[in-house]
Amino acid sequence: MKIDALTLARYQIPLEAGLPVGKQRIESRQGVVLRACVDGGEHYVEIAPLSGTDRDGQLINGFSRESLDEVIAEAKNLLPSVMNGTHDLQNACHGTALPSLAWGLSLLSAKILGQLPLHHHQFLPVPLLLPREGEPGALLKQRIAALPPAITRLKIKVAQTSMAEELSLIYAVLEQRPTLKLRLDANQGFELAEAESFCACLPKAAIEYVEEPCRRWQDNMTLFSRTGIPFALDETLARNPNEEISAELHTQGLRALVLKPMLLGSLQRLQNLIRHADALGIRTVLSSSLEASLGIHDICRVASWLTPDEAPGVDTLSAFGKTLITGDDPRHNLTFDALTTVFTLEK
Ligand code: OSB
Ligand code: MG
Repeated sequence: MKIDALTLARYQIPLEAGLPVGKQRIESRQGVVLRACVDGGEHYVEIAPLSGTDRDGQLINGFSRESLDEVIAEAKNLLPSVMNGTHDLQNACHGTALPSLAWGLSLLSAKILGQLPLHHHQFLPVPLLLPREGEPGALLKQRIAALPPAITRLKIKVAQTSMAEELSLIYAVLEQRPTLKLRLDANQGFELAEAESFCACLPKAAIEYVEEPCRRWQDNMTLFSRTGIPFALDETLARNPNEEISAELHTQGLRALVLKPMLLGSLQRLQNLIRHADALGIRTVLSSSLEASLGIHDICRVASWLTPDEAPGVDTLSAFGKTLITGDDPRHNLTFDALTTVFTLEK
């Protein structure tokens, strides 16, 4: 594979409603797009670490450790060797400790080599439902009634408002849609005792798992032994890159790994985690890190390839006012030429 040119360009897209990042909210998303020109064709990847500041100016906490500026500086250092032919993109991706950059470079390599399916499965969506503080029952009913009729699963954020409010939201959902299976996501928002009180009140048969119920992930096993509510890991995987998922964890209640590629690193690491989890009977669900449409589309393509039986968690696009590269409607699509070029490298 011979790359003729690489261009890195920045995007910023305002979000129509504050999108949740754990307990925080963001109102704009920034990242870069890397374009490779190869044999007359063009390949694009989105690199968007989930860091920066929230809508109150506080640092986004608990997701990417690297900043967008660090990604740009490292890309500037690493990519010339790819153009010189001394390194291929896969080598370059092993040469960085920044997960978002490693993800982008390995994905670009996979695209150039034609390893990704061009189209993705029509996965049944898994909509994301957020509790709203003090929401009147009638409005909540309307939101539940507006859920797509064909879905079988729903993800609900919890540990956001109050337990009473969130439990009544869960029961209200099941009253209108009794066959739905629920994935709850607490983003490590409960102390063990709180998680126990909450889980004790859950309609157990409807709960697939709770993502990151406890502030300390080791407490999730105790929670399972006391309540029988299984859990999934998400942030823990990104924060402890060497966390060994051992076979005992399945009997201790671990049912799924929620994999956010932008936080985890290379495609190879993602494949290794999926293989390891498969061998232990633990499900793997790919999930958005609030990428724009280019990145979300690629998560769906990678999911079609690596986790074809698990719909990815990608119901985060509706807040984006514009599509990135991928859109058909020119009024709402940011083309690569509309982005702010950071640098170009040519052979
Ligand atoms: O907690 O899983 C999360 C998006 C950005 C940051 C954190 C999270 C999310 C999502 C994505 O919930 C949607 C999904 O996983 O279904
Ligand atoms: Mg989560």
